[in-house]
Amino acid sequence: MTIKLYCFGESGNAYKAALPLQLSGLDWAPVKVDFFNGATRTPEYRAEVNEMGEVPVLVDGDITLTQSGVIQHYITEKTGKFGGATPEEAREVLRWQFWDNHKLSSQAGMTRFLMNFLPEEKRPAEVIAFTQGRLKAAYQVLEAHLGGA
Ligand SMILES: N[C@@H](CCC(=O)N[C@@H](CS)C(=O)NCC(=O)O)C(=O)O
Repeated sequence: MTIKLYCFGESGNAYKAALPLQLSGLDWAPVKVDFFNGATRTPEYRAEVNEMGEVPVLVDGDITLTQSGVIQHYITEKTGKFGGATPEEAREVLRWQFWDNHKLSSQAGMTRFLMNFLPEEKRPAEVIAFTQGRLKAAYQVLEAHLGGA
């Protein structure tokens, strides 16, 4: 049965689910969510798709999962891919997934939204400068870890 992924093209969090789905070779198809017209904020979406009012949402038969990290974990469970070869490696993957959710993707999503998707006259310069600073600090941590700093 084809796995469904509720998503939209601009969503970095949905991309984090779509990429491993695609790379793993699983049979999946996107279900486009009209985020910019408020679809995730409707009572129907919250009742029927995701109480958290977010994408991505993965539906695999009877299983519905939200949170990109949980979806990534599920793809690993299902395919044996991307999760590390040993318990130590698996913990290291998990450690960086937690970090990403808290420090990188959350800041990146917020900053992109404020800078690009809000109408120009509503973009709060001071808030953008603050979130850019947080994002830059997160990228520095990642860069150092990857050996580039
Ligand atoms: N921690 C969540 C974040 C999901 C998230 O924030 N998704 C955004 C799109 S990139 C969203 O649907 N936001 C709706 C909202 O905040 O109203 C994950 O990793 O899946």
